[in-house]
Amino acid sequence: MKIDVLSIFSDYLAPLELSLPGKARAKGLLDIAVHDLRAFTHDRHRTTDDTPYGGGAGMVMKPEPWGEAFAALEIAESDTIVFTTPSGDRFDQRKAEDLSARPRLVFACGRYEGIDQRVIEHAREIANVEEISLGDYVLNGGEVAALAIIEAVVRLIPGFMGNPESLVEESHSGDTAGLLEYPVYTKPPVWNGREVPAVLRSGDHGAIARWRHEQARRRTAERRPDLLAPSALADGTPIQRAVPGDAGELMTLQRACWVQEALANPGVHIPALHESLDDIRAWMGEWDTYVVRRAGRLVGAVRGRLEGPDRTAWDIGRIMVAPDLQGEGLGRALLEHIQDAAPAAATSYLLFTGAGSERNLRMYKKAGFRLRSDLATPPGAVVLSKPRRPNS
Ligand code: JD8
Repeated sequence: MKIDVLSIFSDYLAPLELSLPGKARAKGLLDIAVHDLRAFTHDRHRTTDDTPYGGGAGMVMKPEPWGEAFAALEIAESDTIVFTTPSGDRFDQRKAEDLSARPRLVFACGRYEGIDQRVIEHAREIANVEEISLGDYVLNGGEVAALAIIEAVVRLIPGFMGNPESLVEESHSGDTAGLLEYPVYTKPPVWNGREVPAVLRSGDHGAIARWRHEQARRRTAERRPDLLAPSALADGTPIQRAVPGDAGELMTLQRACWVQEALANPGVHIPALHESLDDIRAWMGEWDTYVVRRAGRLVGAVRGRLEGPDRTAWDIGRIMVAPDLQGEGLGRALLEHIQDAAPAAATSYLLFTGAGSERNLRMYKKAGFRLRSDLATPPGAVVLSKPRRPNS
């Protein structure tokens, strides 16, 4: 891959000599060059900025030096010019993977109030153009963003990472795509009275993999629920991770839904009807719980968690749909979503319902669940299961 960087502060890019890009160069995988934009000016002051048309504070970068720089760099149509700008597309791992497959990247790092807009329009005529922002905060120029993007891209160049395996297990990519890192430990086994989790020293690689996945999923649920199984109903209504503040409304919806179950299953003990607010808050901490709101009203919910001796059965429960909204497919959508949200460790789905709950049983069987008379069930209830399709 060839990377060029244009900036009036080329020393800002000195870190490219070090660490990753440095090694990639040594391996001949990367040809990287930093160019001082002032080299493409002709006046005594090597001017690259001027006052903004229409007035206002600050200065704007002049178009001419950029035009000459692009010409001098002999940019081809297959090349990509990357403008780092606060008004660009949010940078993420998917974009890093996309850029890492490109033959040549030319980073245009602006300063002042930005670059004359005609430069971007001109660039779109001579090459592919990406306008990328590092994040929703304001920097003084594009160099820092270019550095971060180059590091994220260069390490994905095939043949670069000493052990490509390490790319597989990373946040935001590979098979734990979308999950944050699990906690990591090294020697000593005890430090400051703190022990390394025993499972990591057990040698049981299956258990270690499950523990790490569970840790990654829990951390993601706590810190970045937005990364977890974002999905929506057909009408675009989002299905979101429940938050502690949902507990009260969940209690109300649960009572309403399980009154129906009680009517459909006379004489059957229904735990959901006896749970207190604290009980509900407690299980929200143990189950991945999703809710649907319409016009601010909590109208649907579902939960899931891993169970079974080897924690590979994804136990689905508390599928709730506001009684006045039943029959519109919301239950089916929640059932579909909770299956998609199951972690990689899950190899089957499990759920219970009242033996007399005809409508529920019809929906579950239609979704591929089968009655399991071989499994233990609470009195008056039936259990159904469904194998998980590989890679689903
Ligand atoms: C390029 C000039 C400064 C920005 C007036 C402050 C990226 N995530 C990001 N935040 N900020 C930038 C960025 C800022 C830049 C330039 C990128 C060129 N500035 C300007 C507009 C408000 N000053 C960025 N990527």
